[in-house]
Amino acid sequence: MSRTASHWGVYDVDTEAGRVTGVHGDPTDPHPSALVDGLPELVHSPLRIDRPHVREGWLRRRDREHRGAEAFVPVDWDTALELVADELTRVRSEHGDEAVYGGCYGWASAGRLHHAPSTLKRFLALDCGYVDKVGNHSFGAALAVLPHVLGRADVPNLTPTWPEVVEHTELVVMFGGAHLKNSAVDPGGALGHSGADWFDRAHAAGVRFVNVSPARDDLTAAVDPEWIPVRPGTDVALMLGLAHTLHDDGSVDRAFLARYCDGYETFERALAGHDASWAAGVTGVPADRIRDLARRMAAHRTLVTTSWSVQRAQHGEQPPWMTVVLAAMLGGIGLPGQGFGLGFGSIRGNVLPRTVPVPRPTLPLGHNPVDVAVPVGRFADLLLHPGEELDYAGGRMTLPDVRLVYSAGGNPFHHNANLNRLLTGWRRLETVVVHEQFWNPPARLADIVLPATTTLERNDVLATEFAPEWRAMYRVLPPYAQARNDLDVFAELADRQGFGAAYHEGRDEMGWLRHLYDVAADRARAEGYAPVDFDEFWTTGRCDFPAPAAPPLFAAFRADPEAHPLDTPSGRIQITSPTVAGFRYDDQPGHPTWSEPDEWLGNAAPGALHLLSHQPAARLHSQLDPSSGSRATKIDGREPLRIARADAAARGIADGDTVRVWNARGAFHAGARVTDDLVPGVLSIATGAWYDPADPAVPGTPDKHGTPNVVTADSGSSRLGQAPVAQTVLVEVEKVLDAPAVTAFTDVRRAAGQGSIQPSTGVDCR
Ligand SMILES: Nc1nc2c(c(=O)[nH]1)N[C@H]1C(S)=C(S)[C@@H](COP(=O)(O)OP(=O)(O)OC[C@H]3O[C@@H](n4cnc5c(=O)[nH]c(N)nc54)[C@H](O)[C@@H]3O)O[C@H]1N2
Ligand SMILES: Nc1nc2c(c(=O)[nH]1)N[C@H]1C(S)=C(S)[C@@H](COP(=O)(O)OP(=O)(O)OC[C@H]3O[C@@H](n4cnc5c(=O)[nH]c(N)nc54)[C@H](O)[C@@H]3O)O[C@H]1N2
Ligand SMILES: [Mo]
Repeated sequence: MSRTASHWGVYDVDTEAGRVTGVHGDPTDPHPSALVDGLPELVHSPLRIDRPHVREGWLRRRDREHRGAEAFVPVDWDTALELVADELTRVRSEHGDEAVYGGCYGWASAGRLHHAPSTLKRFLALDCGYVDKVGNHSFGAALAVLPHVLGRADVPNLTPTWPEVVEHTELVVMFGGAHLKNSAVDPGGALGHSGADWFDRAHAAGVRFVNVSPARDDLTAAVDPEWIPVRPGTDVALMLGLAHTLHDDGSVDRAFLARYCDGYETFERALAGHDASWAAGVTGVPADRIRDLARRMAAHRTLVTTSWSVQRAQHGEQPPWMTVVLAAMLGGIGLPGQGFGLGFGSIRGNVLPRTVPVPRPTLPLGHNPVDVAVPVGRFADLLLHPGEELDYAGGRMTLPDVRLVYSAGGNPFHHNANLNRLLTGWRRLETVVVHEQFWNPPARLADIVLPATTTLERNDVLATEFAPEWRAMYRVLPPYAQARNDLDVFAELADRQGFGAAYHEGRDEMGWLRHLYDVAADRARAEGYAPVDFDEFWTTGRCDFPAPAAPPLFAAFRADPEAHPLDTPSGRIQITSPTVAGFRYDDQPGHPTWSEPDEWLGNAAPGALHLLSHQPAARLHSQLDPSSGSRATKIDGREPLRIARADAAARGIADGDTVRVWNARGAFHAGARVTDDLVPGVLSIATGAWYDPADPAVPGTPDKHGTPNVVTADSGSSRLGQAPVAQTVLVEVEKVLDAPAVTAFTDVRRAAGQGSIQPSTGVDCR
């Protein structure tokens, strides 16, 4: 009963007298992630929030302008909950239910019951509703366009699996690669880490890999990949150049297009002029190399993959759409290991042998009476421009007037772009309530902070959409200080608001686990499975389902497109979409095309560079940033920024130097890491260093720690998707000698952000 789980893996925890003494990855995991050490290490950290706190200025005079720069006053739970309940009631009665934002975005923690955003939404729904979010940061642009192209939006399923690739594929062309570190995590819990083994198997089977990316190491050296360095934001131009070559060579699979696709003729006309030479000028890839690649793709059983990062950009709808079109021209869609993959390797689970999904235990969210959801990519606009209209997905919405943000399980100062603009909008808010485990940026920038437990302090059940097994997650520690489960906090708030019974339905933690399990088990039984009962599950710690392999993607459609049409206007793949064309968006025509982004190397001022921000290897987004594993990767406590050797030399920057990165939106400091693995003109930094502005009460002061989102834009991918565009950003960089010290891990409880608790060798909390 010492086993628990996280997004980064299942693991056992040794404890003695209420303290963690050791951590071991699940023995059935071939390569447990080093991240499993992180949370147990931090669970007793002085950065934990020990009791409810209220920001002094808010408490005394409802100040909105000094968030992040003031002391917090510790209060007891009763006082804190009364303040929250009163604020909700006040804001709703003065400004209406559309003044409450509960569309909290965030990965939170593994576990189907204590999923913080779900516990929050269930509460706010019963409390007369909330403004929600729509779309996501991961693959928001793909989510918006693919229903028009493929008639489905289950993006994580839109890739072939590893066994198909090993057995059937000859050539994998990967736009954005498939960095191994990304397969360390799964939303809900990584059940074993086999990514490296699959790459080895594919290599041993003779599969050839091409990494089309600004970064050489986006594909593991273990497969001896060919690297095609490309300018960021130009993948679609390269794909058009490949398509044009296929067309010129007469190697387009016309039979496939005729039988399975709609609207190729329109696209073909638009292809004119977009030949390999044109593509070379845009992408920086020589024309001969483009033609040669196209010919190899036509001659082999080819899989074309595009990572989610490539669509996290302005016009981000285009890369996934053009990936589908290129694969259609090659004719392999519906065959095992051919066609396209969107996000192959962007997370762990979606490339493993795919099985038929089993119903999962799920906390019901209830009905949200407020029917307003704002695209995640436009969060600052929501705060700054109430009443303004926003085009989205063919419709038009009016932004509501939000006065109160309630957030649990996400870090708005991690996931949002253009943080100085967000900070400006944040100051319009009357009240910010946050449940957090640590004194991290979202806690520090809140008014009322309620301390949440971690997975180690509660019982739960792991169930992901990728693996047909449920695992018990056992509580291994008592709650830290006065921390409480999000679910229990909302149950008590619901009591105060007069709908307690509707929220908790008379169940405690184990009652809920049993209930959610039983409901899911009954649904599974109705589908012919035979799950063990809850008591056996809780004793053995697992429930395994037989795993009938799902057929290859689009296999049924390929076998008989009339009997298994796609959910599109033509029932076939829309190379051109009459629906999208009908929206008449100037930033999103009715077929894939390359549009020049506002910021790219092709229009950069002299000295400007393109900044890419990728998922971190040593943490999950901002989670675990204070752990010794994450700190060990830093340079003088700052996030490493990779810079190509020539760019560093031109600026007198040496490896290990402190640098300042800036543009018109903001500035951050980082540690320089000089590399030969990047295209010149490109900088690359991981996301997730805790946002550490010099003065959080003054939007625009530099971040000291290396947070890329102070310089990224939040303009929306297009009017179709309004998705995040984190990869579309130009910056300048210079060496600095006098950067301010990092204070991200300062203990705010001690002196309002003054004294530092940062020990020289990381926090040893075991
Ligand atoms: N520049 C740039 N920005 C990006 C991206 C990028 O590529 N570049 N990627 C984007 C993507 S794909 C994503 S998914 C987002 C991720 O952004 P987020 O999901 O917001 O990032 P996390 O750091 O995982 O935030 C989870 C928060 O929940 C808290 N938490 C964990 N468990 C619990 C719990 O049980 N209860 C409570 N109350 N709190 C809990 C953690 O302490 C943490 O603060 O970032 C996006 N932002
Ligand atoms: N260890 C770890 N793994 C994670 C996460 C984590 O926090 N930690 N987060 C998870 C989450 S929430 C998500 S959504 C996925 C995201 O998965 P992805 O979006 O696929 O991953 P990223 O690391 O953001 O980007 C991968 C690479 O894309 C390249 N790239 C960026 N822009 C371009 C471009 O214009 N063209 C080309 N060709 N390449 C480009 C960059 O060099 C970068 O290294 O990762 C998941 N995996
Ligand atoms: Mo994501």
